[in-house]
Amino acid sequence: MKYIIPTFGLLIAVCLAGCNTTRSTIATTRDDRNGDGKTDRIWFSYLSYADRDYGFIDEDFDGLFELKRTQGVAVFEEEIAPPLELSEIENEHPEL
Ligand SMILES: [Ca+2]
Repeated sequence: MKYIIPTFGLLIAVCLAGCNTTRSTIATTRDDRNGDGKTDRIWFSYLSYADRDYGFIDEDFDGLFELKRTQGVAVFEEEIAPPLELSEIENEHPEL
């Protein structure tokens, strides 16, 4: 019985360490799908959480990102209005 509380505390500490979602756990992928040298898809992957991956897509290659896609157990897409410039996305993600 005297080991239950320390064991429970250790379990919580391990869970909190595993649940760490600091910026260092985010992998960023930039794609140039049409080969014009400009990023038209940027993807953020949380290394331990597949259900939190999301990205922004410039569907018509005009330099504005008008679609946000979230991918996990299902794929969700939402239109961004007004569309975002890449610099606006980068400002929201200072780790880039
Ligand atoms: Ca491009």
